[in-house]
This record gives sequence, structure tokens and C-alpha cells, in this order.
Amino acid sequence: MSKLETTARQLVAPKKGILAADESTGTIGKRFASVNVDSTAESRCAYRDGLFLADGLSEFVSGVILYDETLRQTSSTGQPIPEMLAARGILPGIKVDTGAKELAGCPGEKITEGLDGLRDRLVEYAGLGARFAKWRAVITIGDGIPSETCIDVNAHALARYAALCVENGLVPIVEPEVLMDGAHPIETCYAATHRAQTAVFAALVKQRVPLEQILLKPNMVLSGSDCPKPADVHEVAVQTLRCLKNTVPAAVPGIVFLSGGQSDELATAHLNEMNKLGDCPWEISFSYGRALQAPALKAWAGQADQMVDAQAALFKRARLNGLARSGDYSDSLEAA
Ligand code: 5MM
Repeated sequence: MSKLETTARQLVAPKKGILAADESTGTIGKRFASVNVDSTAESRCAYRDGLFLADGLSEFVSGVILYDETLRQTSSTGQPIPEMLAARGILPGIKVDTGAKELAGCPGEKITEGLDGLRDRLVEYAGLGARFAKWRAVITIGDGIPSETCIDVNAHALARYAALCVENGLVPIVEPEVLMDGAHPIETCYAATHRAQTAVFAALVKQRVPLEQILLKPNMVLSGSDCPKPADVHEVAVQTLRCLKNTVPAAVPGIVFLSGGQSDELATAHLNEMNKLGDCPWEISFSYGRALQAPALKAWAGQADQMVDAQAALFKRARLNGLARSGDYSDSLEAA
């Protein structure tokens, strides 16, 4: 097995998933503001380093996606953060896109930037200890959108990124995110997700990306967040797996879902239901940001002496998602 396939498979090992802690400076600023914490390089490091040092985290977390700033920061242990993670059995990863910007000619739609100079940045990131990378494309559902243009240009960029990662020894996590904003029914999300994933795999194959060496980070197929009659957990699991089976080749080692604004408990319940349904050619796992961090951020609220509670809150969500990897989660465990 190639080195990258081994790493990709390590990231989706049984019971484990990925912690997405790669919020850009603007996004983490909003998250901190929600708990009245000033966002500075020091406070961001204290929060993230504190979470990564949670006891036993590596039992359920295989890798962490870092932001450029964090990859260069020093842990309270005195080690560079990527070295500290690796020493604790957690693979360090890095977000390498530079954000989603307005797509010219397509009002209301976005294209993710960051390809210029990417080869050089990947060489540097690998030197700093990163073992995998992430690039997120954003697809919006609305009146007459997503357009073919938006789907195609984002798929092309994702494939260019993935090919460069493979060339430079990092496992690419390919993230086409269909946003859940809107009042649309689940069928609309299914159609947009099907189109996005079909285009992404066509582009990956065309650009000669070995599919054994990547992970897909998709949205789940959900009703819009303002849909008056949202689909239930079972229906979400059925439609999400149906969509994946129609679009994702079996060579891909794993699917690591984003949570996309779902509540932490619902994101776990959906993952659990998919693993209960089973019968998939890929591992079905998680790469959650908000659904892992939300209770921890609230518990911490900028207070150093509350970091122990934040670590416990993160560990709890990681453990419950770890159980959902084998369909062994139930909501009665939330109270425990
Ligand atoms: C953690 O948030 C990531 C970075 O977002 P920005 O670049 O917009 O700041 C984001 O890409 C994240 O990794 C995924 O969306 C998954 O996070 P959620 O919260 O949706 O599980």
C-alpha cells in the first residue's frame, strides 16, 4: 500500500475521526465573540492547544486540521503544535485554501481560491509536519443555483489541489460543501450534492488523482435549515448513502462528513444511522468542526481554569462520534 493510502486509512481507522480546527481568523473571531472572548494569536493558541491536549483524545481523534497560524505555534508543552500532536498519536493536517470568494459572472455563488503558489506552500507545510491537507469548495442552493459554472470551476480547483497534494506527499481531503441554508426539501439537496460530487470525481479522474490516496469530506443530504418539514434521521441517512453510492468510486478509503451547522447531537445521530445501515465500500466517519467544538468553546469561554471542562466536553463529543462509527451511539448516552 502506498504511504498516502496508509495515512488516509489511518485517518479513518475504526472508532476514529477528524477534528476540524482550521477556522480562518475571521471565522474563529466570530466563534470567540459568541462567548465574549477577544480573538488574538495568544487566545487562539491557548484554546486550540488546550483542546488538543485533552486526555485520551487520540482514542477517538485520528487527525486535526490546523490553520496556517496554528501549525506554526508552540504548545504549552514547549513543542511545536504539529510535533505535540504527532507525539500524542494524532496526525496534523493543514487547511490550504485561502477562502471562498465571489464567483465572477455568477451572482450569489463562490469559488475557492489558493492555487497560486500552492506547490511551494505544500512543500513548506510537509516540512512543518503536516501529513494531510484540506480544501473546501462552497456550493449554494438558491433560485436557479447552483449553476453548472459554479460546480465545474470548483470541481476543477479541487482536483488541481488534490493532484498537487499527492505530488507533495500529503493526503488531500476533498471538501465540496453544499450549504444547508434555505427552505428547500431534502430532494433539492440530493440533486445539488449529486451534481457536485459527480463533477468532483470526473475532475479528479481527469487530473489523474489516485482515488485510493484521498478522503472525501461531503455534506450530508439534508433538508434546508428553514425547511418547514425536515427529513428525519433515517431519511437523511438513506438519502446520503444513496447519493454517495451513485457518485463515489469504491477506491476512495473513506468519507469524513462535515457537520455544516447541524447541532452536535444531530450530527452524531446521522453518522450513527449511516453506520447502522452499513454495507458501504468506504469507511463512514467524521471531520466535524462546530459539532465537536461547540460545547467545548462554551465551557471554556476564555477562562484558563475552565479548560479542563472544555477538554471533557470535547472528549465526550469525540467519544460519542467514535461510537457512531460503529452504529453504537444512542441519545441516552448524551445524559451520561
Ligand atoms: C472549522 O471550519 C473550517 C474553516 O472554515 P473557514 O475557512 O470558513 O473559516 C471549515 O472548512 C470546516 O472544516 C468544515 O466546514 C467542517 O466544519 P463544520 O463546522 O461544518 O463541521
